[in-house]
Amino acid sequence: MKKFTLCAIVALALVSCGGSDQKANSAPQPADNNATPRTTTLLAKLHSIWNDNLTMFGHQDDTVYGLGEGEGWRGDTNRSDVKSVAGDYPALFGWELGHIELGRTHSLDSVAFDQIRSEIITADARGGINTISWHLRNPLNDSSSWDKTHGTVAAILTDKTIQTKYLNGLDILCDFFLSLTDKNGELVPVLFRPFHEHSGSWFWWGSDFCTIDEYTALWRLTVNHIKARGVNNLLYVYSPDKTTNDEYFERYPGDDMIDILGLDSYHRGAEATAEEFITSTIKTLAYLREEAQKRGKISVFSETGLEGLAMDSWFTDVTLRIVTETSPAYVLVWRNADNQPGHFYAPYVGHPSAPAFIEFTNAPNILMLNDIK
Ligand code: BMA
Repeated sequence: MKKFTLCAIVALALVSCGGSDQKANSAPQPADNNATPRTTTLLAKLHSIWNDNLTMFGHQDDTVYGLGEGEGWRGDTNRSDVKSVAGDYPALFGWELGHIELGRTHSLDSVAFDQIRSEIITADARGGINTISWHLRNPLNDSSSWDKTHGTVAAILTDKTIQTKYLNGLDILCDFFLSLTDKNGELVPVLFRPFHEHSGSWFWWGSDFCTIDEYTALWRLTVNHIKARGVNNLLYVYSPDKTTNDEYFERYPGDDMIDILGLDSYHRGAEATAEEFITSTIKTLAYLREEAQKRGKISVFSETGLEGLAMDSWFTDVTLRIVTETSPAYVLVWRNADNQPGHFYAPYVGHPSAPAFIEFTNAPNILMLNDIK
């Protein structure tokens, strides 16, 4: 075991490792007042990691497909590109539930929801943490998440037919959350990160396509419906794309809706743009840490990556620098697509960025699965 020792994780507890400053170290309460005991315990665990300035490594779709030694693989039990390279699984597993709202059997990335369910339960049983994104279709016209129709959010809020269609899809998602049971029959707690990157304008819920009030009302409608359905095993993550600090909270649904302050920010352009990326990301994540401290929340680096890892030292010279400076509770890199050449964010065996990645995972402040068990 590397670095993380959790002194006491107890439901509804004030957690303090060291006991010097009980108040500053108090574990926050979930935004959902009826959160299950396991959900409250998960928040306390995240808070303890965050408070100790440690950062879990996370990877999207880690155990369902990848690139092996450069060749796509899919569906091999227990396989993980991260584990193949670094000897351990990530501490945090990201999953994508887009198209579940259509009643389909497979996600938009062609993974069976039954498999995602069992991977979440397995990751939880191994001591890992799960986070869920949702690239849902546009309920107004059935186009993808990337549809740029103005007024979709307004239609969900005011047009009864569209609202019913949206909520029916949300019900299917709720059924999925309620099907995540551990070996004791308790619900597995997960982080839920809907309507992400809304500060940009590439999804139908993006800032050019709805007003501030409409965006926050969509969150309220969604969270209230989820709670009304008796789903109390979620921690809610807010994750704008790159923004200025002044604009970060512009579309924030409220401290009563959100547990975790995230940032999605990708590095584009490799070496030439590295310093600029590092500086701007540190600025935002440092601000999120301060705000999280004030609000009784936690800050995370909810999505990042350099597509295709064209900079061999990216994990040490870019990511490690950012997270060491700002200590988000986790950093998640995006998926290693088996069927889209060049669309990968974690190294595979033999990739020139593998040595730096191993060095990154061995850094004293970076937590892999075995470090958080
Ligand atoms: C995007 C890309 C897409 C994928 C989507 C949802 O960023 O990786 O290929 O469908 O995420 O996982």
